Amino acid sequence: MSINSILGDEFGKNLLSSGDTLIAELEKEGILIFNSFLNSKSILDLQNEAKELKPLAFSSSSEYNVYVSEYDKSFSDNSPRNRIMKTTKKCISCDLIPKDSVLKKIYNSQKLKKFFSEILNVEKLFPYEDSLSSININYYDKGDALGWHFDNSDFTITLLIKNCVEGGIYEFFNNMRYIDGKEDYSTVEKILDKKIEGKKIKSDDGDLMIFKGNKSIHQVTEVIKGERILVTFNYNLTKGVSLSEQSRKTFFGRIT
Ligand SMILES: O=C(O)CCC(=O)C(=O)O
Ligand SMILES: [Fe+2]
Repeated sequence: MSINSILGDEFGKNLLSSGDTLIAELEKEGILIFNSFLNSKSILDLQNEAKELKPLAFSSSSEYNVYVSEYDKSFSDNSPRNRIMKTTKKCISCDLIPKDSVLKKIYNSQKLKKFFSEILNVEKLFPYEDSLSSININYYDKGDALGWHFDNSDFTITLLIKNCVEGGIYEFFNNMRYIDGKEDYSTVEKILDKKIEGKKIKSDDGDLMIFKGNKSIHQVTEVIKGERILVTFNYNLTKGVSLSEQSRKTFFGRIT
């Protein structure tokens, strides 16, 4: 299937695999990478758009445990269950992205939504009910990083608009969260103590990634040089879902 045939001329290379192959690959590897999902003209347009929007971005610094859940007092502070991770980044919410942006065209495309839902093996995909959370542009400058975590949602779709020069690497451990149906704290501890290394993904401007971040712990290492700009396309499986007010406050600095 060709992305051009799905969306039109601004899209890059052909998708060589069929839907079934992609489903199997996502299931096995926990991640799908579409290199050069966008052609260089569209990437340049998006880089310029992101640059113009950046002064409006909200800077956040957040602390959480890898499960992004409440402190559990039956574990110690330094346990993998409670240990504090940190993320610093800047973020543009969906309402600030121009209506005619290629990002909105991608997000709202019926054909592309159908393509994503086929790969993800879900019925339908819906936007967030609130006006901030459906598409986000995330900026990681020197010193910014995304600490180890499991996502709340089963899957995440990202588009790398601009890669940094050094650092800012996506690293993950595939499908390791549960062992016999229970949280595998021991593996998380080894990861947080840097006793084992995950799979590192080498990505470039214009790459689209789909990953199952709910069962695969992941991080983005600190940006050492340059700037990393990454878009998340956030969908729900049902209509009318809003991101929690707490998360909106943390990442956008407001709830509406
Ligand atoms: O920046 C990335 O590549 C990953 C983003 C991510 O893990 C998230 O938004 O939950
Ligand atoms: Fe994540």
